[in-house]
Amino acid sequence: MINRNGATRSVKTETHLSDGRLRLYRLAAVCLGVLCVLQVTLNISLRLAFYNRGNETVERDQLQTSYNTLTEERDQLQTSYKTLTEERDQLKPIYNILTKERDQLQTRYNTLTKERDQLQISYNTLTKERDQLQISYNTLTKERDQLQISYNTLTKERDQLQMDRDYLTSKFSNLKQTCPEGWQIKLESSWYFLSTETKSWKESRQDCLKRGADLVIINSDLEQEFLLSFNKRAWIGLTDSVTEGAWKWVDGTPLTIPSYWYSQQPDNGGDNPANGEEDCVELNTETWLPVKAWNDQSCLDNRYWICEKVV
Ligand SMILES: [Ca+2]
Ligand SMILES: [Ca+2]
Ligand SMILES: [Ca+2]
Repeated sequence: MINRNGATRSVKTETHLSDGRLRLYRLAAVCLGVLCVLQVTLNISLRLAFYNRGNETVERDQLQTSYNTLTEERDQLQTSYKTLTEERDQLKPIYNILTKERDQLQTRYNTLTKERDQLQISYNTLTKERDQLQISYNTLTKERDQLQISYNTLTKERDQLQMDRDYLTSKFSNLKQTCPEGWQIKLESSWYFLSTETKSWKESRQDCLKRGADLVIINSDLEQEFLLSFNKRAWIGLTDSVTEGAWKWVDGTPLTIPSYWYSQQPDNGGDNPANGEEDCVELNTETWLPVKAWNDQSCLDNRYWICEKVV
């Protein structure tokens, strides 16, 4: 029993020692674990610290580099600014000169614009005047051409008249020496005598017969106009005394064309008995205009007379 107790006591003591060691071991293990945790934490912290510190260094270096770059750019910009300022100062006078020149050119441009407008107006006016002158020129050209035609016609007529005049002058000069006093020469180789007194138609014809002639027979416009130039109321050799209305010349030929009766003649005295029978013809140039100047008149009235002698 006692051994047992002693043994028991010994066992109890050994158990008590084992528990202390276990606790010590546990404490050591705990401490070791804590130390490990602390080591890990420290490592992580250091790692983070170093990592952050490395990043800051990189950022600082980058910032330093950027700063340096910006500084260089600023210096370059400063230099450029100075250069540009100098160039601006140099360009300023040139700009002022160019501005003045621009203003002068603007003024000159305005002046030239006004002159151009005035010239345009002048040009338009001149164009109108030119057109009017062209129209006048065309009109004058037509008139000139017509005048040229008229001139040519008149020249031909003048030449023909000169030939006629030369012919008649030649013929007149040949006959002039035998021309009785009071006679005048005219066309168709006839002599004409205009009386200076008045007589009846029958007495007038007798005077012409005494002169170796007869009362005038009018054969043409030219002869009619020539006789009218005497400007006398004078008998001519035309009568209807044989048969009323049958007009005959003194050589017996009937009246044909041409005839030069005045308006409403012959009227054989009309309805006025005081006029009597009108059977003889006069040229009446005192009251009526040529060339229609024939009037039948009473043969007993006194008139000048015209004799014609055909050579
Ligand atoms: Ca005649
Ligand atoms: Ca009659
Ligand atoms: Ca009459």
